[in-house]
Amino acid sequence: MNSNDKKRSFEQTNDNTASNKIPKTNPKGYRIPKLVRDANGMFKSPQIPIHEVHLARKALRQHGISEFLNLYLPENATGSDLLSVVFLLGRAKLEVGFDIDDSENLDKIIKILKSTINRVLSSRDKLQDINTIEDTVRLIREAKNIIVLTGAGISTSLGIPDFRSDKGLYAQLQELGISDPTDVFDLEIFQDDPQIFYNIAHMVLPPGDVYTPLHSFIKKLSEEGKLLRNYTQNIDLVESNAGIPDDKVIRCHGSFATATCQSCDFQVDGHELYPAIREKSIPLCPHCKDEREKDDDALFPASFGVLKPDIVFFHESLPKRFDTSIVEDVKKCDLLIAIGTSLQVAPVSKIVVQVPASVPQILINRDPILDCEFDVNLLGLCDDVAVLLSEKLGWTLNHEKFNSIKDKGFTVREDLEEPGLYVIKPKSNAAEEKSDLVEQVKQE
Ligand code: CNA
Repeated sequence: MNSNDKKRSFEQTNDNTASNKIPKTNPKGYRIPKLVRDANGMFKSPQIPIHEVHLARKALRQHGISEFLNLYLPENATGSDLLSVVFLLGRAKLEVGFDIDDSENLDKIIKILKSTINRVLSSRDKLQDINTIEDTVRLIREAKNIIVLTGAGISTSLGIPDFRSDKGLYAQLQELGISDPTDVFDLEIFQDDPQIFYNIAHMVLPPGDVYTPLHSFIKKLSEEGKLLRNYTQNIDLVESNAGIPDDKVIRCHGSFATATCQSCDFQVDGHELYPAIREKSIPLCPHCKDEREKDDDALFPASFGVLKPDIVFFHESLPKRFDTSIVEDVKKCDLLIAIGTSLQVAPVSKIVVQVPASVPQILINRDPILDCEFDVNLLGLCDDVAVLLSEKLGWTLNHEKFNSIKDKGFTVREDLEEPGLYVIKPKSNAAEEKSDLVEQVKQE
C-alpha cells in the first residue's frame, strides 16, 4: 500500500474498534498513552515527554506529511488515533468535546490534524549550536535588540492568576460553572450581557505599586541598552511600576489604564472603574447614564452606556501600535526571550515565527511549551530564572527580593534526552523534595 492509499484509508474509515488492538508506536517504539477524558467529558492531552513531541515534530519535517502519517498511524486509524497524533505533535492545550470515535466526527478531527501539521511545518527549527545556560548568558551579553515577549506568568508571583495554569483563572471559572471561560472576554458576549465580565473582572484588576524581580530584569535589559521592545500580553500595567520606559512596551492586549463607553466612545481613566469593578457592578458612562436609566422598556442594547476597560477582547483588533512596531522590530531583533506565556493567543503567539528563524530564541516558563521550538528552555519560576541569569551576567537587580532569591542558590537539572532543556529550582525546594523522597522510600 503506498502512502497515499494509507492516507485515503484513514480518511474513509468508519471502523472504530480495530485501532484499540493496534499498538500505537512510532519508529522509536514509543507508545502513545491513552487519551484522557476529564469530568466535563473533554478529551485532553495525556502527559507526553517533551523529547517524544520534538521527535515527532522533527519526523514530520524530515519525512513530509504522507510518510510521517505512514510511520505514526496504524492502518485503519480511527479518530482516537488521529487525535493522539495531534497531541503528540505538541497541541497540549487542545480540548475536544465531541465523540472522537464517532465516524460522523472524523472530518472534524482530520481538520484539526491538518491545521496541527501546518502549524508544525510553519514553525522554526531549533538552532543546533545553541543549547546551554552559558549560551543564553553570552547571547544576552552580545545582544543589542532583544524582543522580550511576556505573558500572565510574569505577574503570578504578585497574586494575579494567569489563564491556563491548573489553578489559573480559566480553571477557577470552570469551578464556578462557566463551561467556556473565554466567553468572559468575548466582545459579542460582553455586548449581550456585560455583567458576565463584571462578575469576574475584580480577579484580574491591576495590583498596587508593585512589581517582580522578573520585571526588574526587563528594566535592566533596557538600562543596558539591550531591550528593543517588550511585547506584553498583560493588562496589569506592572511594567510601568517597574520603570520600564513606555516607548519600550507594547501592550498587545491593551490595559486597564483607560476605559471607553460602548455607546458614545467617551474615554475615562481606568482607575475610575475600580470601585465598581470591586463591587462586581457595571460602571456607566457619565454622559449616557441618564438616558440608559430612562429606558424603561429596555429598548437599548444591554451594553448601552456601559464603560469597558480598554483591554482587547476576543473579536477585537489589537492596538495599532502593535501592527506598526512589529513589522520593523522583527527585522532588527537579534534575540527573542519569551517569558511566562503559554503562547496560545494569536497574533502574539505568531511573533516567534515572524522573527527570522536564525535569530536565537529562549524560553523562561514554569511549564514547557510543546508546540514551539526554542533553542534553550529554562523551566522554573521566572523570578528565580531572572535572578540566576542576572547573577551570571554580573548584574544586580533593583528589587527587594533579589538578594534573598540569590542567597538560596539554585539547583539546575539538565534534561539529558532533550538538548537545551533545564529545570531550575531554588535550592531549599530541592532539599525539601529530596527529603520527601527519602520519606517515601522509608514508608515503602
Ligand atoms: P496563560 O495562557 O495563562 O499562560 C501563562 C504561562 O505562564 C503558563 O505557561 C505557565 O506555565 C506560566 N507561568 C505561570 N506562573 C509562572 C511563573 N511564576 N514563572 C514562570 N512561568 C509561569 O497566559 P498568556 O499570557 O500566555 O495568555 C495570554 C492572555 C492572558 C492575555 O490575553 C492576557 O491579557 C491574559 N492575562 C493577563 C494577566 C495579567 O495582566 N497579569 C492575568 C491573566 C491573564
